[in-house]
Amino acid sequence: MYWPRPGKARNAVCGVLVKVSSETMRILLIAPKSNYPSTSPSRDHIAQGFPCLAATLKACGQEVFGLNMSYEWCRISAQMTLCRSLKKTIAMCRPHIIGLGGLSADYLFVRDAISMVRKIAPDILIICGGGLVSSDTEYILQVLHPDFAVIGEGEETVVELVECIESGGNLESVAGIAYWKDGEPVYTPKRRPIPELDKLPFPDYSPFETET
Ligand code: B12
Repeated sequence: MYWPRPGKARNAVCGVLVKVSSETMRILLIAPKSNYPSTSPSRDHIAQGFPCLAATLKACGQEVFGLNMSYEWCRISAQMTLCRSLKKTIAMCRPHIIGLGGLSADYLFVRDAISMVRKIAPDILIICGGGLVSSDTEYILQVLHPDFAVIGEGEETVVELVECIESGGNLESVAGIAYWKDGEPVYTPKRRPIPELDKLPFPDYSPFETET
């Protein structure tokens, strides 16, 4: 374990939320490497959802870090590079929450990242989102067991979810998520699409070591 967790937010898994701390939440967003487990860099740009989430979380006062291993060569294997990057980044950022996800094509990356995070820092809460989760929520919950799933557009949902975790609020009031209660998944009502996208902050690429 890399950092002393304040409070007992992990209890969220059992449906009992306890306030984490009075400080700002530190959130690490892990963008998928789209050609994982290839050892070569990915030529694609990172998934756009991550800079969008980084911007909205920052606008609401949360501290956001990013991990993006898309542009580097993996020396021996992509799995080893991912594990090393996770250990280093978690030790440096000491996140309360990790957000990861991607498309269904990113399944292997997301599966390995969740499994590694659980071993490196089992108390960090994991929020999973993106097309992978939105199209196959039940499967992802059962197989990868993230603490929370964000279904559909994430900007409003992730901000409300993080604030709910921070304050020890009622998860049922956060539309568009799934979480665990007494070992069973609970689905909150569907969230309506964001009506005015122009009101969202401009995507923030800076946590992902890319400027465009
Ligand atoms: C642009 C685009 C691409 C681009 C960029 C892909 C990418 N990685 O983002 C390119 C051309 C590379 C591409 C390729 C492919 N695509 Co494409 N693409 C799209 C398109 C048209 C828009 C996606 C987009 O940028 N939306 C805007 C961003 C901001 O939204 P977003 O990424 O969905 O993120 C939001 C939420 O999902 C959520 N979210 C996302 N990540 C996370 C993480 C966390 C922690 C949380 C909380 C929330 C969250 O919050 C975000 C903000 O609201 C969609 C169709 C659509 N209208 O959505 C298809 C779509 C995403 N593609 C799809 C597919 C199938 C593919 C390919 C597999 C096609 C192929 N056979 O090669 C490849 C996969 C490549 C890869 N590994 O990434 C499917 C995905 C279905 C699925 N179940 O995953 C879609 C939905 C089209 C469809 N209906 O079939 N695609």
